[in-house]
Formats: sequence, structure tokens, C-alpha cells
Amino acid sequence: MSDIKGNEIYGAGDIQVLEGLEAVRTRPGMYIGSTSNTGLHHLAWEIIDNGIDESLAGFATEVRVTINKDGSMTVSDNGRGMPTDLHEKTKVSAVETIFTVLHSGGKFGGGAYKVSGGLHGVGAAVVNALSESLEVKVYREGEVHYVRFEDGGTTVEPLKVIETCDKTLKGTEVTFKPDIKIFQEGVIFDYKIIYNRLKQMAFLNKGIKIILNDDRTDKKETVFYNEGGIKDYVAYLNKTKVPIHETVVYCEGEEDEVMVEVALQYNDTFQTTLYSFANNINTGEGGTHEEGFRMALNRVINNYAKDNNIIKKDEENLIGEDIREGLTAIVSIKHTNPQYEGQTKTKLGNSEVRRIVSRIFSEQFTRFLLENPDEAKIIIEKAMIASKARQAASKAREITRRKGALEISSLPGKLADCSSKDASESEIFIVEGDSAGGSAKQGRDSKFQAILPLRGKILNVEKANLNRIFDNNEIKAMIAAFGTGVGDELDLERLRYHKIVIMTDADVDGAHIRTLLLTFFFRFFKPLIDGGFIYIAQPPLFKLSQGRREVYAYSNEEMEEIRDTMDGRVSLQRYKGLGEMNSDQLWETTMSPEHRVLIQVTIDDAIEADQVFDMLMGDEVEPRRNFIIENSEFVENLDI
Ligand code: 2B7
Repeated sequence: MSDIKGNEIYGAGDIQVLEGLEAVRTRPGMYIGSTSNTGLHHLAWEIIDNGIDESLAGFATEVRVTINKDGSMTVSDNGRGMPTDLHEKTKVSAVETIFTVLHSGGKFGGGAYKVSGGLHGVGAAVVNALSESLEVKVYREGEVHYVRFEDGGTTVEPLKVIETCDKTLKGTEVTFKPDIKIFQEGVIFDYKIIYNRLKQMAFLNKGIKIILNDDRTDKKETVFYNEGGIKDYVAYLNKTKVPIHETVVYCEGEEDEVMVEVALQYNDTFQTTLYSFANNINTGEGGTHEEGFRMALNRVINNYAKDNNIIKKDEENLIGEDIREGLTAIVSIKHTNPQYEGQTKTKLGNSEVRRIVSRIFSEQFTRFLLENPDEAKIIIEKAMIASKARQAASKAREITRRKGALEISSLPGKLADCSSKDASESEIFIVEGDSAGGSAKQGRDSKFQAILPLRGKILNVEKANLNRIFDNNEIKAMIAAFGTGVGDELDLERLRYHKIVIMTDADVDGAHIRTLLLTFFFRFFKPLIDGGFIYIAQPPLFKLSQGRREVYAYSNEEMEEIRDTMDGRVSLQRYKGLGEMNSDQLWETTMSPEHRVLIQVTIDDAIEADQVFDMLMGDEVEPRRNFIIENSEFVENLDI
């Protein structure tokens, strides 16, 4: 900073730079979002991102991540190795500067893509500030340089050459141990979180090999590598579905330093799976890149359909909703200065990106359709069927609405309602089968418990179109009973029960019915899951009796434990279905608020959830069978 005569003066900006890492320790949340478990993992992402950036710049081919026995993490790449020469301004080595001075990052990296999540190169210093120890080894020109920091970035061993090595060995290795004083939820890295993120990183950055080890356990090494990048990602997401055309469409291009990639493939479901990313960060709220893609997809499909007389000149255009039915697509952009907006700052705001994505995707997708007329035809026919189904469904809904079938005024005949009109204390049990429904009706407390028996298997909403879904009696009964309406019209204020409890048999069929119901709720009543209104009842698996003493067990382990406390002759009854219990037993074990165990259904990660549902609902029989068998012994935490 300088004054009007051009003399150097010190401004607030300069002082902040000199302040160094103290600022990060005082306000960690400003740099890594929070000091929760999420914040802890941010440290890992910052260091890993630097390795990915070195690879994207074309200098490294692999990034290794190891969770060490002592809980620290080691990240290494085979890139150029961080610069080790003296830094002019700070008079210490460049490596030390990178790890001890905020805002120094921009000066390094040679103007290559800075793709990491928004810290603009200060990531390394931030991680150092929040670590109890951090070591760097740089392999360059046959020498191994080493530096060590402790207690949030104090240099305890300045940079020096500690050994020589083969001249071909090059790269950077960072080992850091997060500071327990900073992270209130502890400093234990979660293997699954790291596994999932690295898997996604390898999809989003084609050709980079990412290797994960967890030395705390004897898990084997995992190598993530995708030559096709997001093209492989789309194929992976469609793996549990049936694609309706062979090729995964892939488009890529660059304009004004914005890199754009789009991959897509249609499947035979009715859902849209569209994920977008900016600089490898999932933009859950969408933004300009997604808008550019949607606009272009609509335009290209309609133009092609009209040009080839698949849609007549005077006919209406297909709408976006129809065109996206059964679509699995990834839009990924890389930008030197991404702007994030929205509630959770996961909406891309850069307006120029809309036009750039739209142009690059339009050109290449148009060419794809022209060169692949068979696939073009399949895709457009699917959209036209969707359009017809949508129009038919809206007519059907109109008719049902006029008939009043979806109104509270006409509650389904099978419903045994409760007498309370206070939703906050009311519960509805969705029960599989008429006989169990009968016991539940007798056993319940009719003041606040309603029973809705369902007959047999419910419709797989993943496989049926809206028309059939809204024609299905079981589904109509549930919609009417809940009282909220569905889709855009859903109004939680009108929900008639604050606990909706799925009660099915403790066997494979019961698990299947439960999944069908959860899929239905996920697709049509997601706000009910988000609001914590959906529960799963846990009927007991065993009854142990000895003389007059009767005890119920809800798992194998519990049964064995109880059996050990009973000496002599224990009679063991295994319940296969709810129907095997009389109404008193059903009340006592599964329905009475005093003794029952309800599992609240939550959706932590919509992406994961979709995958589980797809796996369960898709045509692949084997993974579904395995999942159901693994989970039918009554899941302890059904964190779908
Ligand atoms: C923005 C800063 C952090 N940096 C470089 C050069 C190579 C390089 C890095 C890195 C993760 C863990 C091991 C540039 C960039 C600093 O300046 S960071 N490699 N790898 C890394 O952090 N991996 C570099 C120009 C010439 N020579 C080296």
C-alpha cells in the first residue's frame, strides 16, 4: 500500500499478512467453516486439493492419502515438489512461507488452475495453524528437504536437506496431526467420509490416480482412477439402472479460462439424477452452469425433434421436465474465480458461465445427435412418452381431485382412524397385510393411534409412471390419510399424524415392503422424511419364556444375552410375522410408547440415499438380495 506521493505505508492489509497464523487459531470457523467433524475433514481436503491441483497443472500423476496409526494423515504427490528456495520478502524458504503466511498461496503454483475449495491457496497455512504437528518433505533434484512445525505453525526444524535420493524421485509429502484443542468433536478421521470424497475426486479429475490407505486397521489399499472422468461417473450412477442407449455422451471445452465438462446418459426410470460441480465442489443449489446446461438441453432436443419432423411444426415443444425424465447427468466446471451464492453457498453465481456451458454443450450434443440418429430417436421418444404421461396424469389427478379421492373429507375405508384430532400426538401405523392389520386394530390405543392396513406388495414407484402411481389404491389411501397432498402441493401444516410408522414383518418380504414404502416416501413425501415424521417399528424377533416369565428379544445378540440369564428350560419362540402375535403382544412389544423402539428415518446424504434406493429398486437382483439379507435382521441404524 502507498500514499498519494507513492511512499510505502503500512495499511491494515499488510498488518493482516504479518499477523500470520494466530488469526486462524482465533477464528478457525472463518477459514474452515466450523470446528466440528466437518471442519476436521476440511484440513484433509485442503492438503489433498493442493496435490490434485499439482496433478491438474500436468506435473503429477498420483496423489496418495494415508491415515496413520497415530491418527495423523500423510498426503503425497509425485509433482514438482514445493519450491525450496529463499522467499524474498519473508527471508525464509518458500515452503515455510507457504505453510506460515496467509495469502501467500497465490504467488506460488505458477498461475496454474487454482481449483481448491475457495481458500485460494492459503489452505496449507490454515492446516498448519490448526495442527499440533506438521512435517513436509520435498523431493527435488536428488535431495530430500525437510521442515517441521509444531503447535499451530511454530517452526521447530527449519528447512534443511536431510538425505539424498534418486534424481527421478520428485514430489511433496505432508504429514499433519490436527490439534485436539481446536476440534471439539475430536480428531479422528472418518474412513468412509474420506473414501467417498476421494472416489468422487477421482471421477471429477480424469486420469489422476488417488490411493487411499488406512493404517489404523488392516483394510486393504484402495486405488481410485477413472480414465473417462465424469463419463465414468455417469456410467457408475447408471450401473444399477437400465440405460436406454449405449453411449454415455461426453462434452468438454474451454472458453475464457472456464473449463466445462458434461456427461449424460438416459435410463428407463422416471427420475432425474443431475449433479453439478464447480472446482470439484458439489453445487447442490445449482447455479449458472446448471442453468446453461438445462437451457441448451431443451433447445437442442426440441430443435432436433422439429428438424427431423419427429415433432410437427405446429406441435408444442417438449418441456424441460419431460426432457429430463430418466436422465443421469453430471455438469462440472473449473473456474479461476468462482462466486458462490445461496443459503448454503453451494450455488454458482458467475453469470458468464451460463453462456459458456450452453455454447460448449449445445455444439457437441447437437453433433452427437446428428452422428447417432438411433440414439437420438430413443432419447426423444422417451421425452415424448414422458410428455404424454404427464398430460394424462394431470388429467387423472384432476379427475381424482374432482371425485375428492385425495381430500381429507373422504378418508379411505380401510383406515381405522384415531379419535384425537391433534396431529402432534397422533400416530398412524402402516401395516402389512390384513391379519396383522386386524391385530393392530385390536391392540392399539384408539385415542391417538390409527391403523392403515396395506394389502400385499405395494407398487414400485421407481418403475411405474405417475398415472399408474396415482391409480394405485394403497397409494391413494396413504395420500388421503396423511392429508398433506403430494408434490408441489404438499403442505406439512395439514399433516394429520406426526408419527407415520411403517410396521412390517421381520423377514425378507417385510424388508422389501419397507423399502418400497421408503422409496415412495422419498419420491413423493420427502418433506416428511426431512421433518422426521417417518419411523420404522421394530417387532421382536424372539419370545423367551421360562415358567411365568416372558421376555422379548429384538436381535440375536439380545436373545442370547437374555437366554444366558435364564437357567434350565427356556422355551424359545421365533416370530416370523406380526400375525404370529396376538393383539396384546403386538401392543406390548411394538406399539406401546412405553416399551417399543421406533427407528426414525433420516436422509443424511441425498446422493447416497438415491444410490441405495437405486440399488434396492433397480433390476440388478444380486446387490438387492444381499442388501436385504444383510439388513433383514433388523437394522440398528437405518441411516439411509
Ligand atoms: C498454492 C501453493 C500451495 N506448490 C508449488 C509447486 C508445486 C507444488 C505446490 C504441491 C499435497 C500434499 C503433499 C510450482 C502451491 C505450492 O508452488 S503444492 N506441489 N503439492 C502438494 O501440496 N501436495 C511448484 C512451481 C514450480 N515448482 C513447484
